Amino acid sequence: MTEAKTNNIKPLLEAMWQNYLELTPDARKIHALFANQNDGLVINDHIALRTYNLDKVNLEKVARPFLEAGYIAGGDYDFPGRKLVAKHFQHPDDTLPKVFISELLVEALSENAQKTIHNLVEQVSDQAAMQDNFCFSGRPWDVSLRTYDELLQESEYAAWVAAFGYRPNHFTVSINHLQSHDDIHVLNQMLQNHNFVLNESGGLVKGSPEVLLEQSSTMAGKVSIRFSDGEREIPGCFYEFAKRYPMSDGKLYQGFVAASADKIFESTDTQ
Ligand code: OOG
Ligand code: NI
Repeated sequence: MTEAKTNNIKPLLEAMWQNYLELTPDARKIHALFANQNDGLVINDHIALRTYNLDKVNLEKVARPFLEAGYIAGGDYDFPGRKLVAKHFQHPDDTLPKVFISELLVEALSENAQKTIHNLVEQVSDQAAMQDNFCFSGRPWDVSLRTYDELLQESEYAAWVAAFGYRPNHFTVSINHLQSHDDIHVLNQMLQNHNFVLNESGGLVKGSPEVLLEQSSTMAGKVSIRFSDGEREIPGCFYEFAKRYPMSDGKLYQGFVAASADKIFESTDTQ
């Protein structure tokens, strides 16, 4: 790891944040609410990226700039029902957000969907993922609404990646760092009072103090996306809120909880 690479991570994260805000008007408003109540300071717990497990664009490729900036692999997670796996990465500088990267196990989909996804990824150059900005470079392929709808039948995740490509699908406010809020239930109520729509799958709060992590999220708002054969409003990106609890050594738990993450994935569902 070179010093220069470490110094690159803050501009990279800032560029990802700006890229994310373009698709997430709710996040801009909620961030402003918290910033007003917390001396302008809103710390991110983590950000999340999605991809397909095909060589040119797989999880390792997406993770590369973070590893080069000194991030280290933290945990592995399986979502057999969604045909996904994920890893999280964390940085020794704990003011930097963790990065949660998932990938779709393409070979587990139908022959048709496999062919469709291979056709998308074939359009990506071999060098694309070598660029540090790959993780917020948007959609590197042409895709039709017809293809989007076909993927949607099998996997909301597959269709989301086809439509949006490479960009953070959420940022996550660290409740532990807020002065204004300590209780995630109170925070959720405040957001609902402001008419933000939250993900209710499995209950508003995913997890518990017992599993050392509580999470909630907005439902992704719809954004107009251009496809090769037309335009449609589809769910884009969402905002998440996480509260971590101390382990027996007194340090805050830094991992994720698969059963909770499983529900958070639904924040971009079209149904
Ligand atoms: C990731 C969902 C899981 C978490 O914090 O557990 C997650 C995604 O929707 O891509 O963000
Ligand atoms: Ni998350």
